[in-house]
Amino acid sequence: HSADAQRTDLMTITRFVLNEQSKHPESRGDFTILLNHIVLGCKFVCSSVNKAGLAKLIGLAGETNIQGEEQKKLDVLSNEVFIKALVSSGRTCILVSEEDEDAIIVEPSKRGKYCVVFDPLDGSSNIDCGVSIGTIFGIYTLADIHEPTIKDVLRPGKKMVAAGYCMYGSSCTLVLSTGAGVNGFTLDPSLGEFILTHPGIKIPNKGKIYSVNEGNAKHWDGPTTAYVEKCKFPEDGSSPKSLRYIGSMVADVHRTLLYGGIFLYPGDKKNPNGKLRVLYEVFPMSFLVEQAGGQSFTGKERALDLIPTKLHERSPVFLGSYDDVEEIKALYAAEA
Ligand code: AHM
Ligand code: MG
Repeated sequence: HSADAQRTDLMTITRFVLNEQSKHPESRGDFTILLNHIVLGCKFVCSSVNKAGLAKLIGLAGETNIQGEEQKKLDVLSNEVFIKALVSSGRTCILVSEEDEDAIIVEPSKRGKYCVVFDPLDGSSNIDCGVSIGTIFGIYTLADIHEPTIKDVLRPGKKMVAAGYCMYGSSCTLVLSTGAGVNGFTLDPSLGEFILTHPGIKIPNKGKIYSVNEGNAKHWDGPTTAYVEKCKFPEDGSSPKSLRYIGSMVADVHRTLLYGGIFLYPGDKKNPNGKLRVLYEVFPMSFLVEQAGGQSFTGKERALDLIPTKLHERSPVFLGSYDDVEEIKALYAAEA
């Protein structure tokens, strides 16, 4: 029973999801199969991201790669990997990827009931300097059996049945919610398995960090400007918040989930809808944050209530600790 005894009873992500499913007698294991394919995609991308750093260094040292051919860009490669993994699961019917203009309708012989929206490699501008990047995904189900159309994914985020992300950082961490809390799993590279390392993630009610691209401050609206000013010069006697901004949503949201605080990508005069995409960035992250006890707001409404009208729609987002988001909501309410 000693604390440092080597653990021999490992809760892998598959075992965890199977356990969850056994609570639902009607379940036939389809979700486990789908998730296993997503996990495979994450492991592949993790390995490619790690190797990319190496390939680059070797390239810089003046050697060409063995075939002498140009390496496929990582975001393109990741997109292919996920599409192939999702289609071959036999459990999906429609896929929406940040990398593809149109939705992918899965061929009839390979169809299942799940609709998956994803950003295969978010934050890809960070690759070349070795900063954390990630994959984000959200999952809907078809309400009944019919020919899938984009209407099946143009639904509010609260209708998702699961959401998650995988962060390719100093370790590879997969954070998942199937609507009953949030759990984090870390890849043990020697086993090739994601092991439960962060059970029941709860976001602190209030945090000491704000996270925003302050270089856009010139174009912000009143409530966002007032909020960030309050973070720096609080008037209630509390200490100013620290600023942390990686510029990689997965990493910024991951820190927010674990340490608390607020992450903002507001709209501004130049981009009234901000930058982040509703379906595969704002929704999955908002789903996770709510499941961890936090909130996510668009400046107008609860983010998960939003009904997207097109696949690559953008929305402002303010997400994180419950009390911190409450403050920004009050500022927007006062303006309205
Ligand atoms: P991408 O999908 O083109 O990678 O852009 C999304 C990324 C997010 O990861 C991050 O939160 C945001 O862009 C950062 O944007 P900015 O550089 O404007 O601060
Ligand atoms: Mg993205």
